[in-house]
Amino acid sequence: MRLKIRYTLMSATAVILVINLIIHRNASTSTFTLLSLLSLEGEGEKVDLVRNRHQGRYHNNGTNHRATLDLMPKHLREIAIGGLPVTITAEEFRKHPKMKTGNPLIDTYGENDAFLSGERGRGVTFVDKEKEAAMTLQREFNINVMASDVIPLNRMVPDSRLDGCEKLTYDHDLPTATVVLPFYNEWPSLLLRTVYSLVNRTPRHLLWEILLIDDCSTMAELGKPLDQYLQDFFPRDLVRVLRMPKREGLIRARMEGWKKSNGDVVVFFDSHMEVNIDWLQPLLTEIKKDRRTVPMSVLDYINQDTLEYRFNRGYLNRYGFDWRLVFFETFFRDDQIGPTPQSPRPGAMMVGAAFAIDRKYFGELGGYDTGMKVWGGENLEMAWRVWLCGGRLVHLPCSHLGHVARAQPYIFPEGRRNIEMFNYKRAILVWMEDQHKEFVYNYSPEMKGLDVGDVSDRLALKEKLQCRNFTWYMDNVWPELSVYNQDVQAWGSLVNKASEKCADNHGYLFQAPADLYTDSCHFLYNTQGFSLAKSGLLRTTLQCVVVKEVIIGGRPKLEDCITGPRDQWNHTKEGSLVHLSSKMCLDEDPNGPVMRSCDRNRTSQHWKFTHYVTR
Ligand SMILES: [Mn+2]
Repeated sequence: MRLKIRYTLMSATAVILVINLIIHRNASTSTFTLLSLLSLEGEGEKVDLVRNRHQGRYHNNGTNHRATLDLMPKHLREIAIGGLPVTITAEEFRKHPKMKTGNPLIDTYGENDAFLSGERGRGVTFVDKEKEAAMTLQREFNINVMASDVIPLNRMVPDSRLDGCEKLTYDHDLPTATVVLPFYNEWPSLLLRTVYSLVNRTPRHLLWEILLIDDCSTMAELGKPLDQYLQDFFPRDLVRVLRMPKREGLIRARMEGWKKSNGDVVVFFDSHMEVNIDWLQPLLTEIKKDRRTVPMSVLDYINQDTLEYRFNRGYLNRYGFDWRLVFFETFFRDDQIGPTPQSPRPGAMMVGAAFAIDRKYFGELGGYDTGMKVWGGENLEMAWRVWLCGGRLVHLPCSHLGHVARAQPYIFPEGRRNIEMFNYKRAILVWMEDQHKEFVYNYSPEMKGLDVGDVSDRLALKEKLQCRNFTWYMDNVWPELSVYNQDVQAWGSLVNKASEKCADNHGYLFQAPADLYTDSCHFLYNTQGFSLAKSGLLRTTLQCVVVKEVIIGGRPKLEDCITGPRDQWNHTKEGSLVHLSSKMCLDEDPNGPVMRSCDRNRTSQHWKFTHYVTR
């Protein structure tokens, strides 16, 4: 059965996101995803309504809602070589692509009944009493774990890749990969579905091993029962668990996995993912061409409420950040699209997981900064370091990974915000020049005095690797983000003389045209930071002020500076801002900024920046 609720749900999400952008424009820890807005179009509703979750052939855990690791359905367990454990080794598994393992979830992959709950990437939703039980668990785990328990561990997912990817062929001879997958109290069936998807959808000869790094989970199922399950149902040494002796956080857990890995390449994973078709080969192909390339996959969204595998055909996410160090999704510029749409595209920023890196190169680059805590900020730091120290970060349109979009079940003992501040500060102390740091401190003044320990070894690394400076990164990799005081005539906040209000972008992060506002001045650059470039562009954090409707009374807009119109402005001695091509002036009325015929006597046409450079 299918439910037709998607459009309502997604509209609600879009509205909430927009409201979030408006109301919580000062929220520093939010991640803004453009896909939530785009999901209004898509592949159509795909949710199975489950009335009795025990009727499915693949239900995982009997009557107990806390999943045990008795995840193999009984009748399949009996088929599995007479109840004996899988005995082939990882080496045999890699050498013989057709060899049976004895585990039906591997040996019969692709042959599941298409109508099993949640098969083919469909979602699952419960009714009646089960719905209540599912919601109770979901409140605890931030995800519908009961849905996860009824969905086949080896389900197929729809091919979400860009059109044309299916025609590409890859060398047989590629570097091998170790998947490093840290987890903390991950729901067992989510963790195992991640593993099954890797085993079933990765060419065997390329998958050297999967290292699960247990960061001191407290769920009993993730202890001995997990070891036993992996030993019984996977080729020997293909999937291993490393246990951290104490809670170290994601960053140090990843480092531990890297140290213990044996593949040519390390791929960092999350514990609630499902890989798509031929996900690994595009990444390895780029590393084979140049070991200093750090390729990233495209993330698809597994819905946390239903576990539906969602994607937008043709949509590719590019990541960026602003001076708050808020991470967001954005578009590629036309000049970043390679010779074919499937070619790698340069990346400015990365997510924590879903990237591959040559194992030795990762070491040469200095791994992660293990002075950072738990997680957060390591993705910024790694992206900067890769670019600044001779590497290259790319997005691969043909490598897709499904990821459950929810907060990590990680606990931040000192509070999430404090951990972020700590990690961000370590990153900016090493990489940013003073002028850039000031923009970060402008939004997070508490970061300025924060003691984050010694970063001298990271600075020594920067020296040793002869890394470029941050200005190079801003000029070449992330020119979308305004360095307010660089190559400008004036910068800071832009105050209207009549109303004494400041021009404001309402924290807008995307490239599509948006409105320009005026608000009470708070002088924080994040929303009230503007500059008049020497080139005449009137810029705010991520956009330029442009005039789209060239009429008296038209409202000026914000639009991407790089590929959008490059309107020029002249700032007169009297304080007018003259839009050069239309000869109109920026004015303000009760509804906000507006374009009018220039009148030097109207004080509402007089604007003043807080800093002037050339006059
Ligand atoms: Mn995650």
